[in-house]
Amino acid sequence: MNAEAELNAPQRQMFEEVVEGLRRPQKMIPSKFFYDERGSELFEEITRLDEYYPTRTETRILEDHIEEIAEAVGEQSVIVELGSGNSTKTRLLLDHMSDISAYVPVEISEEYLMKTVRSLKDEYPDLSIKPVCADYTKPFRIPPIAKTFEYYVIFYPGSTIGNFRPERAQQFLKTISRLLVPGGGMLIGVDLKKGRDTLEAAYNDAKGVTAQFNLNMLLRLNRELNADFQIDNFEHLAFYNEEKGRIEMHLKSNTRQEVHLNGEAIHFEEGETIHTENSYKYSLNEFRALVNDWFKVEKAWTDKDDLFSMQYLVKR
Ligand code: AVJ
Repeated sequence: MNAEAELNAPQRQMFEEVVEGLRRPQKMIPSKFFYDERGSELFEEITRLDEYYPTRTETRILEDHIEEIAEAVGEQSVIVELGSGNSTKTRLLLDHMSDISAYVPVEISEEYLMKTVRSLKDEYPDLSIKPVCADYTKPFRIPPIAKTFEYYVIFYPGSTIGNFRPERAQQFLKTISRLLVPGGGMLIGVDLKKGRDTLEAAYNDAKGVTAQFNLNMLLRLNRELNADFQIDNFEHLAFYNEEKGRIEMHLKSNTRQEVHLNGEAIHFEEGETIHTENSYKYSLNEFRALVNDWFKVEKAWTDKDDLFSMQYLVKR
């Protein structure tokens, strides 16, 4: 079924973005399209893999330094979480802060957002929760908070900032800093530079879950954009690009072929790739320089092997 079909408005939007990316000399698909229902499930599975150190290490850093972290965040603050994804980390923070003025989860998926709110309401009956359904990479508003508070603290765990190119990360930090008054803060998880073997293993797990996660993007395009990708004709590829300081994920065409998306033909040479994700890694110094125009790094906590960092930034 590669004749044209009617796409609805969000599908149309996605179609335009995907086809534009596939027409570039280096084909690409934005990594935000990984996260359909199956993609989100597979990512959850990734976070539990032996090789995937970031999630486990970040949680461990939070646990090991929770008193100091809670103190840096400060009571009577409003915690604004970007992408209310992994509530394990949120709970850790909330459990150690008894006088938070409000918790504001910002999440693009309404369904996911409401699920988070429902479960947190039961567990934290005294906490004021003010959900915002929005794409946090675009400007958004924080709803009025009834209780008095000192300042907003942005909570951005998971090293999701690594998905942005450095210039885009800086733009994003600038947008976020506009929400804050001087003295307001940001608690952010940042993956660190380390040996190639550890990095590459984290994105090439033995069970092949990351490969499934990457290939799932094509299944999604088949289903939602009336495409005809033959999954067996593509392979998962992930490697550390040392010069750029990032893990790159690609889908490699293992044959010369033509694929159609709602009737649009896209040609692949054998060995040609679709770039699907960047995951930048920073040294503590590089990250300090990255944020320096808008934020001062007040404190950075790391694990004993210096795999990952949790950083408290204060708006200048
Ligand atoms: C969610 C962007 C932090 O870059 O490590 C995991 C996504 N991709 N395995 C990362 C991901 C492949 C993850 N982030």
